[in-house]
Amino acid sequence: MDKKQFTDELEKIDAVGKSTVELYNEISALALSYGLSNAGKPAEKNAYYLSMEFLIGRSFFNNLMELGVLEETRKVLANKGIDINVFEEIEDAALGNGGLGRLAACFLDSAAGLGLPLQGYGIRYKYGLFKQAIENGFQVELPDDWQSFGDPWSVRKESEARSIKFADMMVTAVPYDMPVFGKRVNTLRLWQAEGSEEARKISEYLYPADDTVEGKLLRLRQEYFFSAAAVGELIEKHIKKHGKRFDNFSDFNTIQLNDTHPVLAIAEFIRILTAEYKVSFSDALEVAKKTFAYTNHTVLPEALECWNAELVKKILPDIYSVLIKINLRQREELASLKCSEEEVTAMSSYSPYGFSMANLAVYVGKSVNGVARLHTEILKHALFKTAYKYFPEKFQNKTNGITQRRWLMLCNSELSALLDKTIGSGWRGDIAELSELNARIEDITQEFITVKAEKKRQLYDYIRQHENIEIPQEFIAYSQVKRLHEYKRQLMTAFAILEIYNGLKDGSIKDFAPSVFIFGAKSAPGYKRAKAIIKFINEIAAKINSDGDTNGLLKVVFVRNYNVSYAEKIVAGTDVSLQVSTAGLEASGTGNMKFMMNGAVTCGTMDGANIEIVELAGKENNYIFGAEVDEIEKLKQDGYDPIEYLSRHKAAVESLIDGTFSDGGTGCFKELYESLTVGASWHKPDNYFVLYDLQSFVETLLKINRDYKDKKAFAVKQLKNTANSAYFSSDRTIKEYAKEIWEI
Ligand code: 26Q
Repeated sequence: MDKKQFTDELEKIDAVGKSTVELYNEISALALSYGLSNAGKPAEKNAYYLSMEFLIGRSFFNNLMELGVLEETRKVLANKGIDINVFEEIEDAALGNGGLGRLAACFLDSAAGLGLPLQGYGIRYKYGLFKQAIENGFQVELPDDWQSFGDPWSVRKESEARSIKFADMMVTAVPYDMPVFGKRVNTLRLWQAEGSEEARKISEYLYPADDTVEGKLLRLRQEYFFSAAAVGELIEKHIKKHGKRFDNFSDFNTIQLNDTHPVLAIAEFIRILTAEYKVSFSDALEVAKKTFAYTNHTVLPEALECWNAELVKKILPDIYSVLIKINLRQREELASLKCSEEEVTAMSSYSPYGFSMANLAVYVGKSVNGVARLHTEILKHALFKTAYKYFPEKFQNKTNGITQRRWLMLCNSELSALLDKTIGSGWRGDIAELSELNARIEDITQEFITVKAEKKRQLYDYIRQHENIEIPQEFIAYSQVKRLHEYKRQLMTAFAILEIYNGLKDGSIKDFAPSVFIFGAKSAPGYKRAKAIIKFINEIAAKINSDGDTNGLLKVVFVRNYNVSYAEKIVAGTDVSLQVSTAGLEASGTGNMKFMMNGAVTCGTMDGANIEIVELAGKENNYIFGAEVDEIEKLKQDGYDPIEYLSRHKAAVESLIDGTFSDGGTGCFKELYESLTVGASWHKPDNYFVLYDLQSFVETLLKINRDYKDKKAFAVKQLKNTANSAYFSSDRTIKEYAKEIWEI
């Protein structure tokens, strides 16, 4: 099918009497067959991206754009009296929690865009990440039945179903293929669990935690389920093409493990080769060592998966045996390298705590990478320091990126048009050309100010419709949107807002340029303190927004059900991107890059990719504050006592317990307060140094506010960020993976 035929077919679609959902399905199906009809031939060597999460967001607009028919479709529909934006009411699969899942989606987009053969493997959850409602200020979780709109972008491949064996049941894994369009058509293959009621549970829910450990057995089943389906299929395909020899497997296949979640794939791979094809254990291990590579996305100890050995033995006895064998071999190898007892313990894939998926991945992986420069340094010198001592050649950095197709071209057509006008449209094909903007910034500040104002108008309009909060046009937008987690320190922002509010009330803050703080965040359902922070922010918002003394100057919005589509609006309409994690804890961040590309300044700590962002866009064009990693380390060593800092911020912090706000009688505010003053669970008091960094944060927010008054100078800073954001395109990241790890 060519473009003309596509448009002809599109014109023939009779829209009369059809619902939006029906039309959406019909047009998508047509576009799908158009896209698939132009799929090229399979590549010799493929890279496979195994991930528990793919946070795709809306496919409709993105796919039409990638297929080069978005504008035609818009026109044809307009002629039929339909505004293409009605399809914004269709929700897409949110098969991921946050950064790691969205990164997977950006990577697939970039690989297809660059014409590189990267295929995704994951789980087709029936319910994606919960929908968030806010009731009385509290988060309430509702199921996300995304398939209720239909799933026109997937093709079920019944004939390629596979059986996955657990000790207590057999499960059928049925693949659904989603095409990824670009210079080539790649595939995201998602497995759906079928069979008994127990079996089907495996692909029912996305595990909505990004830290706490619960529902262990089901999660173990999920991880094995999709990993086994993927490697089983790859081995079978290899045999079909090359016969039963495996020494050349890695010449045709390379498998990237997205965090520890798919690491059981290594054990399954060795199990199949040894048990089913009688390859020796040593040979199978050697092939695995050339095939798998591991990406780490977090240094938080509670998120590093460690499987209880008894649990594995019970439901996956063969995998248990393989894991034990791998560990024995690892210990032999380490002994021959003369590692000390302590060093062996540090690196061992099996210990009294269970099977460490991270240590297994580091041992077998041909490469281990972090996702920003600082993060990789932390892997080398802290988390995996022993492994780094013995196997330094394995360690690599791959600073994350984001796809400019969704995060600039699609979500900000206005800025994209200004770029076209200023530097030509070459940047659309080669993002590196964006740097040409550096020479033209002074010429276009006024136009940029107009674009930003328009994007802000659109955002505030949307917020008015969805949150019922009115924000005047001229308000500066400070945004913090990301998963709710203590280390990301949304609580610190809440305190900072209170300090500003108090300063406005008592007159100590003068000439404040009107500002809105926009939050968007979901908390893991079982993460009590994170949920308390959401309630706290909502209490603050209610109070501040209804205070006639100050609400011409300061507003707070907590947007409901923050998701990819909301993000597209927020990143384009924001002036100041808040990236304030405790130094050393945010592996990279990718929201920071989206904001940067859309011309927001970063107000952040020296953490994750913020460091590289300000290095490229200039420290003078961004706002860095707070303790750096070394200082945090020193505080931890010398003993940090938050009480001294507490007294400086008494009013804000004690509002948690002095009756200023209500926690609905749950006691959750008191628990938050105590987490700062006496510590909570295994945490020390103020484990994330909220009070330590609060003062400099408030000062920085106020400095930004003053600087903003010079509109032109501020626009220059913002444009400097856009102009230097090409490095944070996932096209660049994917090229690095392709060259330095995958060799495709
Ligand atoms: C682990 C054990 C048990 C249950 C769940 C988990 C679990 C689930 C999800 C652990 C981690 C995650 C997700 C982590 C994540 O999203 N990390 C983010 O990855 C981004 C992409 O690299 C980075 O930019 C972020 O800095 C990082 O937080």
